[in-house]
Amino acid sequence: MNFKRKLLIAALPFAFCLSGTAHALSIKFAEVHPAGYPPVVAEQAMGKKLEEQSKGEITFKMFAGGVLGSEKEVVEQVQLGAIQMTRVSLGIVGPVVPDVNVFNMPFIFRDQNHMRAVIDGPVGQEILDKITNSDFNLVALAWMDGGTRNLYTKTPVRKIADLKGMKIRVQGNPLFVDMMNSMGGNGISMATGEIFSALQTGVIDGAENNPPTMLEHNHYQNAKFYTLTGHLILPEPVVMSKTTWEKLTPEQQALVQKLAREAQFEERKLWDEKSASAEAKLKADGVEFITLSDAEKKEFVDATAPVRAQYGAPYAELIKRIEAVQ
Ligand code: BDP
Repeated sequence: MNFKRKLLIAALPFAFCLSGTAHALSIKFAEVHPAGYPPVVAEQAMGKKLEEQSKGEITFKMFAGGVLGSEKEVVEQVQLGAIQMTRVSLGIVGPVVPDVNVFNMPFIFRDQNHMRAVIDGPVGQEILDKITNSDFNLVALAWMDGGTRNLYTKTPVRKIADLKGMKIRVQGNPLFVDMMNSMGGNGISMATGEIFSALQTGVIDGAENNPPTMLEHNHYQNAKFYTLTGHLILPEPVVMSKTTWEKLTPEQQALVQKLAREAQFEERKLWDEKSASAEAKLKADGVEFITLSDAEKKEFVDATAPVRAQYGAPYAELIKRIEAVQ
């Protein structure tokens, strides 16, 4: 065999492989929640459909349980294109894309159904577009439901005065620190993964979240009182790195967009089931659910009015449109 021919044969498998993978793309999806958690399940189903419907051009791998870092770290990695996709609480996006903070304001939504009606409609799309059109190299595709956030503490909060001076963990967004301080607590921001030990060692007196997170991240083990303030109802965008998005063909982009939107509605069903079962489990494990009267709840709403006034000032029109959604 002459030298040229040898070379050709050696190069063949490589050339073959190259043409076969011309549009191939692997997606690493980062999740702070553990396997089995509603968005994780919906995102995995999305990934499976993506692999099938892209005929293997796109591969998908879920990294659940925070193994790729905290949400803030992951967002940075997605901005760089080192991680291709994630779902992140809107709370974490606020400091990066301030326009989204309208949804992060306490008591902006009347209840979870109101939030769902808003995210399913034009305002929801506008907020996704704000993320996409910002300079932060992200494409926002769909919303996951993150339920309603309430307070959980080591000693009971039966009325707003009980919260006075308590150190309460909030997500890393100044809006939430201001919110907690306006309620009389002492807002301390830290990553999700640090909450468990901070509660255990007494670095904090409590935190605030929905029942599935309180259960699945084991926070209930060191905080047995759950006060139904309903102060935040945060939807959670699914985002892709713009660097990755731009590598996709228009057909692949349309497919990713369509499947992400499907996941939005699939997750919602899983969310409702999980919320109900988490509540039951928390109660069975000795967590006391504290219901507030309308007057007691109004105290939380009134206390946080300055936060809405401050952060909502540039968005008066948008807030009116949110309020008008039935
Ligand atoms: C959960 C969100 C998750 C946040 C977490 C938190 O689903 O994305 O990381 O709250 O407060 O409800 O850190």
